[in-house]
Amino acid sequence: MGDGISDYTKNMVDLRRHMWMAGVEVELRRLIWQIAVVGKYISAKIHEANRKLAGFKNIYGEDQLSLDRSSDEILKNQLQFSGFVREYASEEQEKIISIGTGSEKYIVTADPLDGSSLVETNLAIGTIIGIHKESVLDTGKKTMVAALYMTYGPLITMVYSAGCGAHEFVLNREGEYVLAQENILLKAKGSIFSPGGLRREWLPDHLKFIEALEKDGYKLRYSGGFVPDINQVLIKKGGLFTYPALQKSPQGKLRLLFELQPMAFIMEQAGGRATDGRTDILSLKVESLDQCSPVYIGSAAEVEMAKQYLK
Ligand code: AFP
Repeated sequence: MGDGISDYTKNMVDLRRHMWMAGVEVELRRLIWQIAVVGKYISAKIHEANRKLAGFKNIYGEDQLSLDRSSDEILKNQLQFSGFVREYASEEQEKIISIGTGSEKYIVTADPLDGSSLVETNLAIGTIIGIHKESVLDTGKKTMVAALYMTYGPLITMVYSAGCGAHEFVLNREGEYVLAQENILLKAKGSIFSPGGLRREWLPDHLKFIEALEKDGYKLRYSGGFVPDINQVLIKKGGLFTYPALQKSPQGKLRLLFELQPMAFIMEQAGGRATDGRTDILSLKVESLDQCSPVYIGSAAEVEMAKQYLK
């Protein structure tokens, strides 16, 4: 017999303990921890927005920033005083911002609130973060050392990788991120697919690829939120997410630096793959903050199959 709460606490692996046990370098684990804390504040903002939908008034009567903007502010402020971040690049900012003294170790990229247009539908949305040691633009080098994302849904979850596997945590009622799954590993082949973009805008090779998945019995799973759609592939241990080149936008819709590379980092750490159809997403050179790329990301069989069709 266990001894109630103390037994529970003893056996619980929270985020900090996990990173420490996994040997994540001290500054990096403190940074990841601080970002995870920001997830709690962002989820509180989302909750506030939902209360407004239910007719509650903003008690202070002040002008409210949009949810994306306020999530960006919260994140930037937290990172500014973290002592670990010298530059901050965000989907909400036009330029990379210097936020430290210049001697800090890390550069952080963020999509502070991806899929914010889904808030009113009560579907899950998320935050995507990349952590780099070197400049993120124009190097053509792999500069990412860690990535994480948080989902704000019925549960608040976070998945991080610091280069040694991908691990999932759930925020519990006590406000702790508790380990849910360690070393998530995708199967070689899944059974779900999540295709973005209008079918009538797809290019012929992409259409043939999707038809082949449909013929093979893959089930459609698309919410319109990149974070929950990727999370579904990861947690179901296989399948594919794609946002392809479209007739009117050959580079697709999703941003390489803020959205695709952090998710590719995590997916590869879980045994999956990510490509633009020819080149690995993590090998693509980022030349501008708003650079987009087509993407095929998920388990190995589907990503390799996509490459064959797009050759
Ligand atoms: P919003 O942030 O404008 O809601 O866009 C969400 C998103 O960037 C990404 O989360 C989705 O995967 C993708 O757009 C969905 O795009 P479609 O609406 O074209 O399917």
